[in-house]
Amino acid sequence: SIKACIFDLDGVIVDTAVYHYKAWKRLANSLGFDFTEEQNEKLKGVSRVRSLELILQWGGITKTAAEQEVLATEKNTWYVEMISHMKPDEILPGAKEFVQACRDAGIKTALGSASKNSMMILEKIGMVDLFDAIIDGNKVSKAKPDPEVFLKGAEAVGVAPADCVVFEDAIAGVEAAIAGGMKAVGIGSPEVLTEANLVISGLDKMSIEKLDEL
Ligand code: B16
Ligand code: MG
Repeated sequence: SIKACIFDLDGVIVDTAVYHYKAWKRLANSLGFDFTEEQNEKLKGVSRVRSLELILQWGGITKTAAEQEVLATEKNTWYVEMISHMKPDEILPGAKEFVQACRDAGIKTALGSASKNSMMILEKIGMVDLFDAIIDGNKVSKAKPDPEVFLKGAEAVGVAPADCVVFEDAIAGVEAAIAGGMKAVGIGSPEVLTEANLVISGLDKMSIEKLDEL
């Protein structure tokens, strides 16, 4: 039976993709090209450095490693300014309730996010204390679909991977969960998240009972 639930942040607990989009678009425009919402979709769950590489590629621009670091920092400064205004009402429907329900049922909870800004977001929305472990972009060296972030989460709460379920909105995140020997619940559409054991539209559709059916 399931002993731990591991949650991705962006796309599962909150929708920070809109802020990432605005900041990346501003950066692309400053470099003289545009950045679309379709392109932004492809950056979900993708690390900051990799996202920049892809954006520069789409814009047909080459930058040195040092220049890329400056650009990534610039984007992050704009992004952090936006998320510094986040409020608890930006928590996605049912997310806080389901994480709390897990705790009430004696199931461990962990965060497994690529974002180096995870802690700030959790503080702004008032959910820091709902997680037994928080594994974010500062604690991992290998990006999803590598299972590192989720394996560290499982280890931190002392639960075997086979007894963990991961909640993810990105294809790479679902792949990471499966690669780590865990169950995966996709948040989004079944046509996209084909490898997930179950796909739901949001955590408002999840329940402790459904965990037993995975
Ligand atoms: P940061 P997740 C991911 O969060 C986002 O989906 C992705 O768009 C972002 O580039 C990445 O975090 C890194 O974020 O720049 O804040 O470190 O879905 O893994 O919670
Ligand atoms: Mg995500």
